[in-house]
Amino acid sequence: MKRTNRLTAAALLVASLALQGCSQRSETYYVKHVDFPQGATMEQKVDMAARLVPTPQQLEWQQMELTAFLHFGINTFTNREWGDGSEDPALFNPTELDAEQWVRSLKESGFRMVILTAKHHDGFCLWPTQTTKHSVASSKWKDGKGDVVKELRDACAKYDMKFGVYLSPWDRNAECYGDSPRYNQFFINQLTELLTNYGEVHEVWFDGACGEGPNGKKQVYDWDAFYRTIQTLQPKAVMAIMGDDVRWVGNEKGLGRETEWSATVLPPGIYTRSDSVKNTLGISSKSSDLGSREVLAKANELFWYPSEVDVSIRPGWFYHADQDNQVKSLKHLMDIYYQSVGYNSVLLLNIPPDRRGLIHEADVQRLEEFADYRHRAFADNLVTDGQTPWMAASAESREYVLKGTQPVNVVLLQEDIAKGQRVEAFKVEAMVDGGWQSVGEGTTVGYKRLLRFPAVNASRLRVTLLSTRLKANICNVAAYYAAPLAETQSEVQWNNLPRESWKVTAAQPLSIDLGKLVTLKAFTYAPRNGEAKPTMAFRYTFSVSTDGKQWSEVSTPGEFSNIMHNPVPQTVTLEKPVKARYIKLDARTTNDQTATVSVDEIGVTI
Ligand code: FUL
Repeated sequence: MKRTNRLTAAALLVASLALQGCSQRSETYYVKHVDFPQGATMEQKVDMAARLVPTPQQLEWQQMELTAFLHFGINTFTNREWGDGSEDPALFNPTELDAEQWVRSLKESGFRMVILTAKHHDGFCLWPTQTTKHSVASSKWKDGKGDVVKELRDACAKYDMKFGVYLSPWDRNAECYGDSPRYNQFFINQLTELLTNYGEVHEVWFDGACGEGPNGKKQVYDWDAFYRTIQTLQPKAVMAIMGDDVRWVGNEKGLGRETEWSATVLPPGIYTRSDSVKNTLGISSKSSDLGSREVLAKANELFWYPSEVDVSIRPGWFYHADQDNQVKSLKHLMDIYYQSVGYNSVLLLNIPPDRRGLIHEADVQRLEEFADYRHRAFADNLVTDGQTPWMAASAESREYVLKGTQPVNVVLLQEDIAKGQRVEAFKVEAMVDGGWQSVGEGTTVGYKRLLRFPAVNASRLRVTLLSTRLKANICNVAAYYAAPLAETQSEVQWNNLPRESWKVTAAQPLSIDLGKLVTLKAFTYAPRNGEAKPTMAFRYTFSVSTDGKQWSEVSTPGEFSNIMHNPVPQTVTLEKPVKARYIKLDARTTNDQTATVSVDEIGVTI
């Protein structure tokens, strides 16, 4: 794509102009993207990588640290994760929708932006769009006169919260989906409405999901045209995931990488060259190493493409009443925080409004606990002089005096990423009982790195940068004592009929004799170890029998929606309980092959 080259030239100019007025020695920076010259040596590549910097929007985005996702839509009312587009819009009928309640609660919990699923894969639009009847305008809510996007936008304006939109490219309702030019225009029209009628939009989130399968409709997206629409209408917005400003971390579990390079070899998926570059480098968005010297050696270009960790506070992305007792524990949320914000990423935490149109009490309470804990843990910085800028070459150390001898168990390090990401490895020692003791080591720092370790009583800290690219610019070193947290969430039970009495009567399709006649209310598919595998079940039929001969298919959604990205247990509640002694799950993979499901991945609720 030509635009990155255009952008680089312009951006480079901006970078040198910005420095002209300063007394600083003029430095070369590359904004957002850099091409390595042919035959570049490792030393040259490392030098250029160290000078790659974010755009002003990317920098501002990174500084937000905490952003919130709101998955809300027709699925909220059908109890599904992915709707199929055939849902009756009349089902959308929140009884007490209050966008101010959402924003207030999020603001008080430290979130700086909210992103709403203006349209999910089911195609149902939360604003009264001109492009389709499949929207709030056809719902009972406010007699079809409501506009969720507007209500949220107004609440954001009132509470000084940034605002973003999620618009699913995959649309299971639009009749023109698959007729590529027509759908692309339809999508641009939707995007245009959202980016024109609701004031400033700070993030546009396009996900890459598509569950159409080999025989489904094939849509070729015009990413270039989508990109131009955003650039024209909201030039300050960052474009995420299927976009080139913000990168998907690679999982939906809230797990960042310990080594996280914002200066990465991973090309954004919207570039036409992306697949071939990824193939040549042997990487994907899920690879553990996206920026080390090893991968730089093979790469021809580098992107400032920082990671965003998206995860839901509940098992599902949408609200399901039966998950009210599965809101992630404070300990789990703090682990996610350390592994996202503390691993050089932005955390995008999903809090799905319920059928009333409110953030449920259980989530509100957890958000409050999350905020309180962070305030307590990070209120008292024990380092006295940590903000003195430190330009450090490999092997340089600096000592920091603590406010007296104190218990310490977290150290915070920050690089001034406006001057690039440069730290490759560091270690931290603490002065304990008059001697230096190692408390931990790490690799990348980037915008922020939080290092946790067992508490020590220390009077000083010594930070050593073991390896850097050029000289690193450390702008903040802090230390804290964060009270340890215990896990309060017990494991979710998704099977209440002991498996000892079960017998597998056929492996394919998986057929099970439950050992006795039961009244079956629900069944669960729980991929082993919560891991996504290509052989896992996606589409299925579920049948029951009382004698193992006569089977009847039970009406269910027939799809373990989003299981490949979020492989948590999926419980399917039957429309009405059925008598069964035998159950059969006939399942296909996302590639429409026979899926492999084993008996320990199945649970029943009787
Ligand atoms: C995925 C979607 O398929 C999920 O439903 C959810 O919206 C998540 C954030 O992105 O790809």
